[in-house]
Amino acid sequence: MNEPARSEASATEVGADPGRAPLPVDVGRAAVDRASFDEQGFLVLRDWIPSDLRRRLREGWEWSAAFPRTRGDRFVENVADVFSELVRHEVLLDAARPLLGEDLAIYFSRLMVKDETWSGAVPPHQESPYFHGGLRKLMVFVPLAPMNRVNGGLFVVPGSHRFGALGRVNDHEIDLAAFPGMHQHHVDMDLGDVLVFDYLLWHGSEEAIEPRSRPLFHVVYQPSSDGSHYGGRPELACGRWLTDRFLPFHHGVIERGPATAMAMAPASDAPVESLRKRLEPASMTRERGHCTVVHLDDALTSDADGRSRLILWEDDTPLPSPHALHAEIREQGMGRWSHWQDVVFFSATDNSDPRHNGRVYSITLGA
Ligand SMILES: O=C(O)CCC(=O)C(=O)O
Repeated sequence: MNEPARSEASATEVGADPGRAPLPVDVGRAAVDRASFDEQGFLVLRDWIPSDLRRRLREGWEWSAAFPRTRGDRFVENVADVFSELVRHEVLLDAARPLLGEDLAIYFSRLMVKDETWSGAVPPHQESPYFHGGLRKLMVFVPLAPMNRVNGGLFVVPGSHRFGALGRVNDHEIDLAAFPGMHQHHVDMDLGDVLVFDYLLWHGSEEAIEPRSRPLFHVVYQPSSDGSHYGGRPELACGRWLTDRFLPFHHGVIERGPATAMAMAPASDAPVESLRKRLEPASMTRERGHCTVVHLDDALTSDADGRSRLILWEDDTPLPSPHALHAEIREQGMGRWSHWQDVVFFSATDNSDPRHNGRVYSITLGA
């Protein structure tokens, strides 16, 4: 989250993890378990980082920590070179690719710390209200020292990502008492472990019992079809760019006025692919009547916030009735369709089930 100056009161104990039962999310080097990630919203990858890189990360942190910081500031400005290497290092990409795909961009990365300058609580929140672009982002936390309840630790709320994006409400802090059954799960970690979690998963940390250093490196990855980026230039992590539209985040601009899309040269030399994406039957869900839905990864203008430029193809033919009312898609179908926020609502031209009718559905961007 963005604002460092949050309440320093202790995090609520309401809903503390009752049995501390181990979740199937605490795994060793062996596998990134997609099913558990989808269910719980996070994975703790133990001993994930090899020892030589661990040593360099420790040294990198020592270098960064030697610079004086303003009291109360938990974001570290002088970031050692090893962290720029880490964001594109196979060790993190090995964790991100099974969850997000082969073509990945870096939304941002940052180095933060709890220590004697600031060791307060970060109340339960989800990341999405603070940033922009698509919601299919992956949060990666790399502790640079042991991290536990004593030095402020970290908790996640298992399964909370399935509530979806909560929006800009309640100063973005979530009152767990209002969600019976949801509890904080404390994640203790050591240098070498990696926590990956869904962008929508609620998380936070408690006030440190002793303000010992709890440094944390934070990377946010997203599919490279999403042109949103936090820093100065779009940054590719691996694979190829799947968009040529990029939108930087400027504090306040997005909220105050219409966003300005910038056509920028991507940071890599890789050629830009024009967007043509096949909608896989496995990603389709039957909604109601003749309507089928697919969620998109891309941050594109839709009929909800302007006029969608998407073209939806059934084999080699564009579906005939874009921008249709959802009730008409459900009731009449016959190729009516709509792009609404990050979802495509559509019907096959003969009202058959697009998951099983043997036709290929794909999207491109029109003029
Ligand atoms: O630093 C912490 O304790 C929590 C960090 C966090 O929740 C965030 O960056 O979103």
